[in-house]
Amino acid sequence: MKKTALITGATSGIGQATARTLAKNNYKIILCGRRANRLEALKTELSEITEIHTLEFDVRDKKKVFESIALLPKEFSTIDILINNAGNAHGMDPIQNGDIDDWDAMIDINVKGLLYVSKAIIPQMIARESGHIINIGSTAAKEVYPNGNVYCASKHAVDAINQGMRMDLNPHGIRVGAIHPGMVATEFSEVRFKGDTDRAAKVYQGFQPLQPEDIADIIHFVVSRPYHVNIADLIVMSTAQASSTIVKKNL
Ligand code: NDP
Ligand code: 8X3
Repeated sequence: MKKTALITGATSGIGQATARTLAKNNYKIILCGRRANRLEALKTELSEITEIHTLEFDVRDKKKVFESIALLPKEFSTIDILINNAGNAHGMDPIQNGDIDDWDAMIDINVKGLLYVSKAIIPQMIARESGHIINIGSTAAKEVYPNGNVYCASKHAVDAINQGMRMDLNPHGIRVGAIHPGMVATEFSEVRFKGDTDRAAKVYQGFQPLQPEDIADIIHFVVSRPYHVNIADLIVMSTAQASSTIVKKNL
């Protein structure tokens, strides 16, 4: 039987590429995000090959997250795979210059939003004694870099939540694992630098960064392992990257 995957942050980057890859591999998909036009466009594209449903919500909106998931139509209401991907960095400043609104956004979206979506879905997985949760962390979940302060903190929290979820859901037969990418060429830096596309483009200049499709392939590999195999924690960087601060660039 076809499995159903719910992907947060499916309107761009890693989430969008994952939706395309899973659709091609015969999964039913629930696409989530705030930008309704992008959700609709992706639904139109992928409906040619599989069943697609869209949920438009901001992961910070607790009430809407719970209502949307509770009101899923019957054919999408059994969620086999949850991909907690929605998130972004907002700003890149030394802590003393950090913008409080940026801090709120990162903690509220990357940490609390991930928790709300998970809380809305975990009970049905427990009831069925099955399910697979993939949390998208980052190399920033494993190390801190200058001016990365609160973004790194939010991703370290994702790392801790991933480990805690795996322990707490272990008695219920639910697989939990995280994927921690290094630099991936998506809209991530445009969001971080608030629409400054020149500054964003410079982040990926002089080397071959990961592409969102690279992470999508890995997610597909992870979810298609036999049930007894749980990929618990996976770090992936481009060959040019050795750490958050060491990237071999030819500029
Ligand atoms: P993008 O900016 O391309 O995509 C981010 C996605 O998150 C969008 O679909 C966006 O949808 C969604 N999103 C952001 N804020 C919210 C919100 N408040 N409510 C609901 N959805 C939201 O970036 P990436 O694809 O790169 O990022 C995806 C994940 O990967 C993030 O968790 C990021 O931290 C992580 N990551 C990225 C890396 C990179 O270098 N790119 C490396 C390591 C990890 P919409 O705006 O429509 O709501
Ligand atoms: C995104 C990768 O290096 O910008 O999580 O923190 S990085």
